[in-house]
Amino acid sequence: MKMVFRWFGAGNDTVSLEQIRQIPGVEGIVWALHDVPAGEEWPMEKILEVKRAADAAGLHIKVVESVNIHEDIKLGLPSRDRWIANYKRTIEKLAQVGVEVICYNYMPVFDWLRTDLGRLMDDGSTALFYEAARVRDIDPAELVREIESDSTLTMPGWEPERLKALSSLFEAYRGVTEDDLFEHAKYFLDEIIPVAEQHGIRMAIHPDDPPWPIFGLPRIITSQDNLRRFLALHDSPANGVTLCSGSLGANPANDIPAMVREFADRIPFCHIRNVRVYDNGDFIETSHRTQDGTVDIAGIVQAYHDVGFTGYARPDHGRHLWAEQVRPGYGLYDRAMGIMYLWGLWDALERQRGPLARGLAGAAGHAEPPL
Ligand code: DNO
Ligand code: MN
Repeated sequence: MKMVFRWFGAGNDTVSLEQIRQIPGVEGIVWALHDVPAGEEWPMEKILEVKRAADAAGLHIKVVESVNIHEDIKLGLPSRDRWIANYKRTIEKLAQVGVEVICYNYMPVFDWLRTDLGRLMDDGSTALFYEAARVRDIDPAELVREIESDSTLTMPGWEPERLKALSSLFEAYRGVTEDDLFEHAKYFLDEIIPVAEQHGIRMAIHPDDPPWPIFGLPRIITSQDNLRRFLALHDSPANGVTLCSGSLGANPANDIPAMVREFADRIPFCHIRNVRVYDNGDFIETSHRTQDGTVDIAGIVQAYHDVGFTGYARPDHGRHLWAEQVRPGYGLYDRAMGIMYLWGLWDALERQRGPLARGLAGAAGHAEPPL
């Protein structure tokens, strides 16, 4: 397991590269060009800016999250070919700077969705919260009217450029079924996976969050069966999954350790986080500790260890602690503690196989005390 940490970029993230490199065992950042609209080709100059900053901090840039897909691709419109051509060129450029994994998602219109960005928990921390009834009861037409008339209803994870055309997007998805989404995914994968293979890149689809349809829009990256179907659309090691325990874990029917075992050789990257799911379908993001939520984090780490996982892992969303001012869901402290919990589980499992290599004294380059 190789540990990485999400960084939203200079001027766009309250967490600095210097802070990230102080978290034990973190070797690289998970990054993206967040100001490039979905579908556009990524400019090399901006890619190199991130590379230079990461190099200077001693962190690698091997994992990208996300290169977003244009809606026309998911909708299967004739214009998709233009966006796919851009996507291929971005893959080529990322390979040139040493990227190995590209995470992306396949959710129509919206990325992750919550109803409350700062739900107060019993211990005084705040976390992202999803109120099932609130999402279920919103009529899409009403939602569009509210958002387009600059309402107070703000839901996170929505890209501004997609929001602009919201009503026409809802219109475009009318009648698009799950089977259609699979068919359009196949067209996309048949085009890009050969390019990824040729350049040594592994594509890694992120599950839908939450893993069920919202506002009448279909969602397909939701379950073990659907992941199996997605991976079979184009059977190649380059067609992989970013197995996110928190996204899939919002549906308690999802057995995530079983997915780790089944898809092991198709998981180049994973997100590990916990959520607590309530009987009414609401859920809240908790600490990474197994006992704090309803996702079996210890069982998941055990499964990764059993299959000999050598891919990249990152903690996912974290609570906001100790009055930190950070972007919603991306608390530094909780994610750093999450990493230490994951290492704790991992090292205990390693220890069962034999003594752990011990750090400072033995490690190359650390024979002398720091100056
Ligand atoms: C949720 C997060 C997501 C994820 C994107 C991937 O679990 O990890 O925001 O980054 O959906 O494209
Ligand atoms: Mn995730």
